Amino acid sequence: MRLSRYFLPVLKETPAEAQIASHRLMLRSGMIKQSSAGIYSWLPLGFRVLRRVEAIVHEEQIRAGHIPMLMPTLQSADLWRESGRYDAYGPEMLRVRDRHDRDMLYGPTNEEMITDIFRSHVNSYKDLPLTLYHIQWKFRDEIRPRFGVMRGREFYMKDGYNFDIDRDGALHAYNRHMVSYLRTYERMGLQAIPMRADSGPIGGEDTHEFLVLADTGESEVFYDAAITELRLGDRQVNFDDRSECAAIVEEWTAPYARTDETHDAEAFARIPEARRRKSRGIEVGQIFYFGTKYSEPMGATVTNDKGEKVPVHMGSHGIGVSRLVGALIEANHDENGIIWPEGVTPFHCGIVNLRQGDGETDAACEKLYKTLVQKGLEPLYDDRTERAGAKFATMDLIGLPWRLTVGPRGLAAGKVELTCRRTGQSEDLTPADAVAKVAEIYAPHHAAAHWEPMANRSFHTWL
Ligand code: 5CA
Repeated sequence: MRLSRYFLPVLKETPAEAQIASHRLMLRSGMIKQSSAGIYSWLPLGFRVLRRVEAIVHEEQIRAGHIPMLMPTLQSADLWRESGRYDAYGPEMLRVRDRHDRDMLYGPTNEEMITDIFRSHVNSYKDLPLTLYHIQWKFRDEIRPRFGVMRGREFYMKDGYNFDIDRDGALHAYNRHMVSYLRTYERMGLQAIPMRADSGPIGGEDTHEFLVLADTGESEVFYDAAITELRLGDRQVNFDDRSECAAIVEEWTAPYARTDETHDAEAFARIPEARRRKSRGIEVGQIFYFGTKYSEPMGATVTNDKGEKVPVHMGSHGIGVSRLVGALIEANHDENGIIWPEGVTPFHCGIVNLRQGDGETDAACEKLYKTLVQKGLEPLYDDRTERAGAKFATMDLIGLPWRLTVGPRGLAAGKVELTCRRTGQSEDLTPADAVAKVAEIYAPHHAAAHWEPMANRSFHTWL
């Protein structure tokens, strides 16, 4: 992409309404524009990040064996009357009436709809286990939408639902989700800690929230510092292996980590004092096991191997895809702007032309641009006739992790400058070496995206 042809409406002024860094930076860098309270348009730069986050979520869901689909945003009230949640959900639910006076609602979540799909088509234990998910816009009429996309009214969420024959099967689904969520956040360069939480209106006995530590987080959290040392890294997980998933869950749930809703002061006091942490966190996901809470009232049953009809055991699992964009910025910024982790950056690197209009410099930038594209990378080339300082400020604000700076002085020595946004460190390299280095930096991210089996590739080639 060439900046001269792009739509990047950066703001010079810091918007007064934004109270936290991510909200300020998303507005300033032209990623979003508020349309009404808690409802945002995703401008091209923001849309790119949203898509990158979404792609990682899809890839990791598919890797864990979960099946993508898409359900509508508008739902019929009748389904929610069956589960009893139409009245229970309260004013957070946006209710609408169509021209035939039918009660509809803009879905805040999809337990009822997926249970209806399941009961219409599945009758036998032989079709289990099954986990279906989608990534779709949700609406919750939050009393206090704030912090930009962090607590929106309309927000983009991945929600998945497992159907299992018994409690053990559903608990494996719970564990599998926890492991796949850990992978998902790690790939984005985020640490999200699973913490025992309260199940709220979704219901159920077992639930964990995933929290990104940040001073601006809305939840108060208590944890053992040991949990922040844990990494999945490049472990190859077999998601069908119950004991393997359970062992990873055990590893992450053994250290104390709870939100204020379930905090147990006595248990917390047993952690060695040096490791006791009280902090704040942003909830970027939550997993639930709720057994037969929906399947029983809605009649989602299958015949078991003895020929008996039994309600299926279910859980639901959510990731706040649009919230994650804000959380990523809360965890990765400095006074000059955003610092994207490589896994989610909107462009892989920036190219800054220090003397636009100079034949040789322009040609060198064009060549760099083309070579990067040939390597499968997406550069953003600042080809505007602006001062170098202004170009650097824009690059720092929008936070591309790597910047290639091209000017006549460097070119005379056969070099361009490669700068790391996070450390500020630069090195002079030949254009060929610079391209090779950027390609090498992104190689693990591309490898993670193009995983086996090939059979699933067709789905995410569009991503
Ligand atoms: N049905 C379950 C699992 S799919 C469910 O709805 N879970 S949830 O309520 O915890 O939502 C899942 C995730 O969506 C949350 O962890 C959070 O990251 C995100 N989320 C929830 N409300 C909002 C909101 N108002 N704005 C932005 N993201 C939100």
